[in-house]
Amino acid sequence: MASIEDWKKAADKEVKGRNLIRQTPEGIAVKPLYTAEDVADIDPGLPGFAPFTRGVRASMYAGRPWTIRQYAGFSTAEESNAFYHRNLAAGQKGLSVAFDLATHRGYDSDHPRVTGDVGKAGVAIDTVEDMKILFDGIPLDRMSVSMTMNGAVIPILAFFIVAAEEQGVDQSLLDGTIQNDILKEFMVRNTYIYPPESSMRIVSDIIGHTSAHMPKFNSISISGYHMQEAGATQLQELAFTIADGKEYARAAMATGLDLDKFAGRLSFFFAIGMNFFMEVAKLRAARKLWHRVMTDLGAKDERSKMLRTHCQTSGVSLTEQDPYNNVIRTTVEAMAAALGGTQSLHTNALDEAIALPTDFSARIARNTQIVLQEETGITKVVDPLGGSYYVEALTQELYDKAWEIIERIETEGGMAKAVAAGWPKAMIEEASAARAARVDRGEDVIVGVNKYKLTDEDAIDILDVDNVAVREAQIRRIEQVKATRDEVACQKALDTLREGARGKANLLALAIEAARRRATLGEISGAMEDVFGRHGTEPTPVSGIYGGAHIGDARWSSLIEGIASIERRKGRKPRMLVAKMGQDGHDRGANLVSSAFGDLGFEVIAGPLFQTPKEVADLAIGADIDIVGVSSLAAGHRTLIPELIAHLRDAGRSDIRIVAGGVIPAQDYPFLRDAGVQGIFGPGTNLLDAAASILQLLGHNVPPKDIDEAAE
Ligand code: MLC
Ligand code: 5AD
Repeated sequence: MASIEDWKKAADKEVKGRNLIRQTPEGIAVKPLYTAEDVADIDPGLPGFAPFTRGVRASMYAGRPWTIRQYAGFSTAEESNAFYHRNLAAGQKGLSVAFDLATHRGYDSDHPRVTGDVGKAGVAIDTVEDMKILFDGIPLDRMSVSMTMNGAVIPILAFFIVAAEEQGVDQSLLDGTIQNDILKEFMVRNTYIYPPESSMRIVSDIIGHTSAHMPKFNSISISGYHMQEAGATQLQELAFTIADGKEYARAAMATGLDLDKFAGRLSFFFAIGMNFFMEVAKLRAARKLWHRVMTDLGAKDERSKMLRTHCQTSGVSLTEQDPYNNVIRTTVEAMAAALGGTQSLHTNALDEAIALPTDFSARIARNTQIVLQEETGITKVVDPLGGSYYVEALTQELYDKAWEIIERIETEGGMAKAVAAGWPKAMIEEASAARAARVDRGEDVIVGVNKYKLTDEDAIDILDVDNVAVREAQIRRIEQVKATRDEVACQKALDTLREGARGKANLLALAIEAARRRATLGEISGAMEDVFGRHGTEPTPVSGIYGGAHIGDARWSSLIEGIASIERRKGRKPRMLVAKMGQDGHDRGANLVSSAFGDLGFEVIAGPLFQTPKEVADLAIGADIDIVGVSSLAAGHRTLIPELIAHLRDAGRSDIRIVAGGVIPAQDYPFLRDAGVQGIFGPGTNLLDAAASILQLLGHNVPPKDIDEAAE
């Protein structure tokens, strides 16, 4: 029998002594071989039994496959409802509603701050009437429905309950999930409305109401997904998510709730990216960690300690370039989710990097799961990777490392305090900048982006939502609802809610009454805002990570020299405003640009989130900005950027240059150029290429490399 030593010698000889150990961003040294020695002390137990490492059900998919639950929503309730019906007829099993950003942030569609957002990134919902249309013909006592809502969680859940009630379905029969995870909003997703403390109260109020009246409903979906999307390593995603869960459980207990009464309906949500085995191990480690956390908190019922999760394949891993590659990526990621033991799964569509799914791309995405479930046989064996030396060792290593982070959070007083202190967010942004540097330097390969690039890209058909038409339709319906409701009763319900916000009443219970009285989403949110206020934050870009990875490179040096030459000419550094307009809170791209351009020597103003075009114009003029970089990830660009340009023109400052970056389909480039945009940087743009084009716009030529391409 050969020994490990024999293997080492043989492998060394084959690779002539090259080091095959790979350091991952999680700080794990992955070896080229794992053996029984690595798992000698590990016993993963059995599926369906504590600590559930191998799965929460004894029979897992052999008994029932995971739920195919595609996240969707766009335009009006009518259009989204029709889309749901088509998807369910074609094999989807559960629903998952995506709301537009106006709804997320508690604004009715007629609010002046949301002109670019209505119906764009999801469906517009203003009143119970919209919610009834959204679920028309869908029996809510039989269909499980997830709703991704955090900011305006009170009115949305109230509308859902009342829509069901008017369908003849009592709330006790409702099966589904509300995301209701505000901590990660403050960290990465940014669709908060109120300050943290009031927001945490809302989370607990929802847990309180659902645990008393909606026994089948998952009160929260504790989400790591958005952390990974924002650039977190899988370890950060894992540790922060479990720590968030612990914080919510504790917050609910602090209101007097019995842990075992509500813990069985806490659910989770993770991203599944391209690091296949790490993702499988992450889900296994998550279950084991949660079991420990809940045991420590005093849970008695084993069901309270069971981590049930939804997964979504990673959006950020998908590319605009050569987009059919995305089908391959999503398949691999879906496999990892299934082999990790997810309960429910969304697979992204191939056009993810530039638009919402079309019927075609949604079909391929859905069928990715159907093929895995019905053609491959992977559902027939429970936890088929259990016992793999590598997977078991990696599970344990992630578990140990995550536990260390969770302990640190604990000694600092819990996740709410850590989030307020800002270090988890900073850690994620550092990981994001490091990843961007690796990609831009070609160290992490992305096929079609930094290797094996196509010379010609064919445009694909994409979904375009006419937000102007949707907004008009929504405004008509709001007017109709307001004209036919009992105004006195409605205002009385809103007053009671406002009073409840000042005191300790359960806000969801009060909002249900307001929803019955046809109060709008904006009015219900507004009543609470009157008491809690609206929360805002200023971005604080990290520094030194992206630049640090490039120090000494010729190209980096020539860019720095370019900036210095502009500084000599102007008497000050080039000044850039990174702007976010509308309700689009996706700030990964903006943070990266602020961080990398700051490292290069630009004077960067990282503008606040949620600005109107006028506010951005005023800020740019007041700060004597040379160039505004608009980051747009939620499809508001066609409305908001021309407005910004018009404001600058009206103020006589057409000299301020405008570039745009983010999720902007090639189809929109001519429109934006005609409007006056001087550079467009789509997903996957190398930041050094972007910087070179911007220097060129500011009158300095850097030795070209892909400059034209970056600007295309
Ligand atoms: C399951 N069941 C079994 C079984 N497997 N019974 C017997 N044998 C088996 N092998 C039972 C379960 O116990 C349960 O019943 C029922 O079948 C349903 O199974 P489930 O496993 O609970 O699945 P599901 O209902 O789909 O719930 C999954 C979940 C839930 C718990 C993770 O929270 C969920 O659906 N989450 C989805 C979240 C989501 O879609 N989010 C989108 C985010 S998009 P019982 O009676 O025990 O319940 C986003 C993007 C963005 O956030 O930023 O906008
Ligand atoms: N429809 C479908 N998928 C959506 N996503 C976001 N909004 C929608 C929508 N309206 C998906 C994308 C994105 C992730 C956060 O959720 O994959 O990356």
